[in-house]
Amino acid sequence: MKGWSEELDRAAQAIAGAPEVALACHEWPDGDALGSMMALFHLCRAQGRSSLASWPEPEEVAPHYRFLPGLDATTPPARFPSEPAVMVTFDCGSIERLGKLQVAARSAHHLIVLDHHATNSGYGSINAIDPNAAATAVMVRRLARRLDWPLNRDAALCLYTGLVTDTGRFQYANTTPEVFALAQELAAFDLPIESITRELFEKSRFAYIQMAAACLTRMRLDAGTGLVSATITEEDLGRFGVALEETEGFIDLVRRTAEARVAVVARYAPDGARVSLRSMDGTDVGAVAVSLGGGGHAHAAGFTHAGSVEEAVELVRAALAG
Ligand SMILES: [Mn+2]
Repeated sequence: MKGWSEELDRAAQAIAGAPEVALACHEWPDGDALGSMMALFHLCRAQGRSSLASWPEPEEVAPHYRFLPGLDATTPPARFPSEPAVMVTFDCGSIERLGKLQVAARSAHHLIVLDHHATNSGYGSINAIDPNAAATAVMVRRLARRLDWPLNRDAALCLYTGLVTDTGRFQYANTTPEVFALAQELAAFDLPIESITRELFEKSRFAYIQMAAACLTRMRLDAGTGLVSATITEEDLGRFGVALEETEGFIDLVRRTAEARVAVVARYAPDGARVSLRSMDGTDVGAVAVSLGGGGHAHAAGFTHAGSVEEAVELVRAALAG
């Protein structure tokens, strides 16, 4: 695989010559996936470039990302072009995470992969993947510079969302001077930092907080492996009337445990348990996730298990013990 910088040059060339750009991010998109994709969507529009943005079904957006501008103008996956001339994927470490949009990705003339996951398989025809970038949003900013496309406020708001979520509010180890420099550039677009922060991190429905409390009382700490684990079952969601996409931040409560090295949360979903891993001591949870069919970063990763949430936790326990 070529270096990301050279690949970004090729990506800019492909996009500069394309009449239409089809954008897609991974299933159950997070702040970086949605933010980096919608940022390029806004930049294309500002250039008068035809563009569409999509992600796999279910097309739910977690409530804390619904303030992002442009989400009302996205395209359902069923109406995504089947053979796009230029398709770009964002924050998507493997082609499988595109769900049914995989078909379009495999038929695209140019498939540009913008990402920062070290575990990315490089499934594109152009792979701009920098594992040292704090967020895919950083890659989009670099791409815009190569295209000579100026930022605008909507794009800045979307990029900031990707940056602030993937750095854990500028607290994780990936918070480099480059991150602060980009944050400064973006904040200069008069972004409403306080309300963005509340939307993203500080606001949850009463029902979710009550459900989280109930789930936290069942949290388990395994002194031997240093694993703290918690589950959200189908019954928890039903009893409190909470939707899966509301529960994305639950891992951030569990990983606070001082005695733990690794935190795992397994959440019920119709297609299997959705498992999130966080490392607090340098344990490479990305490698654990890969061994269980998923991917991610060394400090934050995940996988899906076609079975119960309890089984999923046991798989992680066994992987860490072995
Ligand atoms: Mn990301």
